[in-house]
Amino acid sequence: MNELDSLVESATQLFAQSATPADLENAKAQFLGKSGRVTELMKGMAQLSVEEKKSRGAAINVAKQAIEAALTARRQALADAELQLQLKAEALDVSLPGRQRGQGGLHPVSLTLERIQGIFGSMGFDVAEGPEIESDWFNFTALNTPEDHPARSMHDTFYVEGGTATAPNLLRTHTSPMQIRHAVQHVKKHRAALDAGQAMPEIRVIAPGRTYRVDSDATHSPMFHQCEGLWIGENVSFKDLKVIFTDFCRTFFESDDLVLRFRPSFFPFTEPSAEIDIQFQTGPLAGRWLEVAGSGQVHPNVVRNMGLDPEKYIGFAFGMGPDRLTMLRYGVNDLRLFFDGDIRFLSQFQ
Ligand code: 2NL
Repeated sequence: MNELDSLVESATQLFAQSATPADLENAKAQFLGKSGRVTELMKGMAQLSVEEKKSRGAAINVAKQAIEAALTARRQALADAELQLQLKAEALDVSLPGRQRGQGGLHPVSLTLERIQGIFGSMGFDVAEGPEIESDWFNFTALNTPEDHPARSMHDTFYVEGGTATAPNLLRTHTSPMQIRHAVQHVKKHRAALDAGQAMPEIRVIAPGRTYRVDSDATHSPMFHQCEGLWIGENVSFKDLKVIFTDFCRTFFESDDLVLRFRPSFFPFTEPSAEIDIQFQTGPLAGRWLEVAGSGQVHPNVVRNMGLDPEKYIGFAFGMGPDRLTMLRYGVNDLRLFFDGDIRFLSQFQ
């Protein structure tokens, strides 16, 4: 192999060993650069005769062209490899399944609240709304709860800023204030008819929502839910409460032979008052009396605070705990599970 052939071969080898475009440009400089080996060979022709220059120059040119061809090929190869790498990195497999979005669902207690609203809705009850931060008047005073009642103490009720010493603000301890607000609005709307001695459409409303008390253990949470009901009219009686509530419980628990028991009790806002117990005839809870609600005939003072004459208007009210109803319906034994936010627990209700 002559000197020029081996020069071409060593250039080709060095180009092949260049792994990056920068390496390749350095290798190129060693052969084709200003003081590269091809350039040096050209300079070395100075002393040759014209004839010798002709043949030697042609031979060097052939070698130079071969080196340039090898360089171009290697440049192309490196560019191709780079492109392949990039394509591979950006590869998109359109046949892959899409990313699944977790399917959300309603909280078990929300399911219960919807169920309660559906059942009472079918019996002609409106759904009241109202604030979670209440005035002491709507939460206690209007409900005939005396100034010195223990429920009004800071041990039992969360007080918040914004009220005054004589009219403090608090987190509502039951949903009754929503019903007082609803009743006051209802009476206002029918004031003219009432003043003219005409009949007022009955008040039939339920009040579901969050409530707050200073209490926390396996069966009490500082935030819990309540759903109260109120029916006021001229001829409403305890019999109506029994019919309505029995119907509600049998529908809610999908149990036609469920039995109810009304047990005398006391609440400041009702007189007389009764606890409502239920008894399943079949299933895991059969035979036991389970307390599900408090109830009673609305106290005359409360009727008066709604703007109505207690001699003419009478009604009943009840209050139940949707958290507890949910526990009974699904057989859950710890209330706190509802409020821990553990997806493994909550997803079982979907
Ligand atoms: C309970 C007790 C009860 C009421 C709530 C009520 C509301 C108005 C007027 C009169 Cl606006 N009463 N609510 C009455 C009796 C009992 O709930 O133990 N709930 C879980």
